[in-house]
Amino acid sequence: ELRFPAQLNCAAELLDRRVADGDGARLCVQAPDGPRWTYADLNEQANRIAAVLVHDMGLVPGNRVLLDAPNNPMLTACWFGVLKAGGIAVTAMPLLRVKELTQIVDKARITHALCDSALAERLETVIAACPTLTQVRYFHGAADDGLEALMARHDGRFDTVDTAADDVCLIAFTSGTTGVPKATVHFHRDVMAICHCFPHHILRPEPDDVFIGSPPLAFTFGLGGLLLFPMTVGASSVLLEHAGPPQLLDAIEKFGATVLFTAPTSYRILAKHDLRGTTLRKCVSAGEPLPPSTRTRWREATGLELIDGIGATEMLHIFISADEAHARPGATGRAVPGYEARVVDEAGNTLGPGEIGLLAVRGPTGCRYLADERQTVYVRDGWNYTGDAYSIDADGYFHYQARSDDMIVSSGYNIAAPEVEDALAGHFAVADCAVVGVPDEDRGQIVKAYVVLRPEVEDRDGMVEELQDFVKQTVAPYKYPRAIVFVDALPRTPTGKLQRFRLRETVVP
Ligand code: 3SK
Repeated sequence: ELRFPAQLNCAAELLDRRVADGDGARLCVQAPDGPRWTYADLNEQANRIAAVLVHDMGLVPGNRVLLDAPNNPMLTACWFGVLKAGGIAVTAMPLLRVKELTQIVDKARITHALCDSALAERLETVIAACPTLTQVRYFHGAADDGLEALMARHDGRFDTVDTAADDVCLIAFTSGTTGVPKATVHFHRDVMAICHCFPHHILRPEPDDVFIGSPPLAFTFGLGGLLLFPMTVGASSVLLEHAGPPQLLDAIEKFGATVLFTAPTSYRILAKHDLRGTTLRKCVSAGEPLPPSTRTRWREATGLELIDGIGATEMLHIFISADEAHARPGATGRAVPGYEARVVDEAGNTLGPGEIGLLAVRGPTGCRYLADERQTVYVRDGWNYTGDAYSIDADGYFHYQARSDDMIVSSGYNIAAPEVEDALAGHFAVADCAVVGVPDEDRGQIVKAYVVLRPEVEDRDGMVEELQDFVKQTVAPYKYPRAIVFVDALPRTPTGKLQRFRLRETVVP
């Protein structure tokens, strides 16, 4: 069992302590066109930001700070600056639209924001609708009152706030099945727990490792894999603002990356290249189920065995996995030491090998939703129900079967069907609609919409593209329906409830 002192600040543990222990000169974070910061550099930047937050922006411990930027070194300095000042970091995905970001600012009652000036336009629109958000500074711009100008007025020293291990340091958002984002709340000790479990027992990084990958730091998969886990051994990370497969390939070669974090979709595309002789030595796949064929293709392309894992924003990071030597095709792995997992029926009874049921997990991290009635659905009798259907084999390996709710997982993105329906319904031509996830070889699943058009819409030509564009303008573009089928009516119960399961079964051309 992991034990932590009553007073703990994870920024002090991961950053101040490493510098104090003599690793200050080691490379910590870098970007292709950006700075190369050692641990001492990052610590100094974070100290200056903490000073700006406290002395210039009036932050008091417990205030929630929106961090709005693509993956880059400055975002990491802001993340640590907030935690050092005793604040709570709420990092937003760069792809979110105004509507989604406004929901986040409202729900988390955000008062402060540090934002990359590249995203200023979006944030200004959000600020106009959110009266709580009054303190905002932009970075990577040239303004006289920009964050860097304020940072320059402080020295690089700051006494990290002495927080309690159970103080909140992070609120991470995840889309709910209803489309209303859920806020998950995590403590300083949760961050230290994930820094111990997966890295120590499964990944086992070395100080000279160079981490790289695609998930945004706003997604806890990326926060752990690209920022926190390298820091557990004094390793470094390459941060890419655009991390599609072409950029990843280039950067892996350019920086001699050794540890890769990305999703199966990305591994499938990367595996089309001959990567024998690659500098990579550890490759972690999560965010969506890993098909056995992707594991095989990656092994053929690189000679490396993938480290598969399942995590959840609610749990902060990966809780079932297997290292390269213990991987089994078709299985995600076993419970990561520190966690317990089982497969249960609806009543919570443990099922035996081969039986399909709900995945339940517990350990040093767990789900705490912010003011959300779904808490009692996710956590029952101390067990976290992740919403996945699994079976377990006789050796304790967990085999993924399906999502047990209406969440669509496409290319590693969680997409709530009702949210896409809501967006479609805003188009004048749509009388009724329903959205489901359907299997797709490349993306795991894709979003498919069934649409009933209004009778006055005579010309269907071009309507598919128009609706797709409309959704892309309304919500984050990755949520748009890649397939749209026009139907006369949707299957509903006599009380009007949509029967999505019937659409999933329907074979429509
Ligand atoms: O989706 C996952 O598998 C995952 C992995 C690590 C951290 C967070 C998540 C959601």
